[in-house]
Amino acid sequence: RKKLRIALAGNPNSGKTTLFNALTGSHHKVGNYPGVTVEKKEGQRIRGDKEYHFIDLPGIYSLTAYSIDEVVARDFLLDEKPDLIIDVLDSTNLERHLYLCLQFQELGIPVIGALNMTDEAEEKGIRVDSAELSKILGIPMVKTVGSRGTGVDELLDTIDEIQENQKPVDRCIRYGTELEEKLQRLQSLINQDTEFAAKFPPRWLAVKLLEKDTNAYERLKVHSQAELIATEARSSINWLEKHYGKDNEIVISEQRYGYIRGAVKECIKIIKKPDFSIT
Ligand code: GDP
Ligand code: K
Ligand code: MG
Repeated sequence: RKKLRIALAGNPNSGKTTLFNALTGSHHKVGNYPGVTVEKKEGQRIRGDKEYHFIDLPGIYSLTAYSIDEVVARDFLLDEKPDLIIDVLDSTNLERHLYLCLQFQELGIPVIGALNMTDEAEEKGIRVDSAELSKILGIPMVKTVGSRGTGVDELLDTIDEIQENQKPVDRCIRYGTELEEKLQRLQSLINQDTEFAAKFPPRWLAVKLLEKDTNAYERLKVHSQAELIATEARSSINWLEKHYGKDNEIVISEQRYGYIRGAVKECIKIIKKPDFSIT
């Protein structure tokens, strides 16, 4: 039987554990991640000739690793390399939740967006055009209501489709001409060490180096041209910070938010409830 490892990830309170329970029923076990007191929940689902192994990752806001939860989630995704990530998104708060989604897309692992809390969104008059959002981001989007188990079969179907197609993952946000030029150069340097590039997603690492992420510099150390790349990254940062007149990590995060704002504008409509009050 083919076994797939699927990580459920996303911001805190988006409904990851609820969806995990709906996906796995009672077939799960709870333990800890090695060395830390962060809870690790794993569970199975069997359908047809496939075995789906789900891991409920701790809720995070970013992959920058400021908190122990972020370290655990980042290390799991980078070192354990699941076959797939289900990014559980709160549909009532998509603008905030999509920020992390863009970072997942850079990991080179297929991502499915679960548009959870669809019931609450509808109650609030928030209409999400999931097909359009899926087109813009380049990843499948499935509407779910975790607390009712709605969308669970569609999620499994979507996992199957991705596995059958096996298309390479290449849809990531573009950060604008100047940043892209530096990123491309770093990526091609990283790719020269093929063994390294197979272990660490080059796009993700290039972005993190320009974000001055210390863990990324740490991971770079096993690259055969680590020093050259680190020097190149630092001089790129200097150039970019002069060019933009602000910290590079801020430039990058502003690019992400700009991109999301554009996507949200295209895909979300707020339907105002009729106002029956007498004026
Ligand atoms: P986590 O922090 O991402 O694991 O979120 P939880 O699974 O603990 O869910 C947070 C809260 O949202 C809980 O009270 C859930 O019952 C609730 N919840 C989860 N999914 C849904 C949903 O689709 N609709 C609604 N209305 N509530 C949900
Ligand atoms: K809630
Ligand atoms: Mg949880």
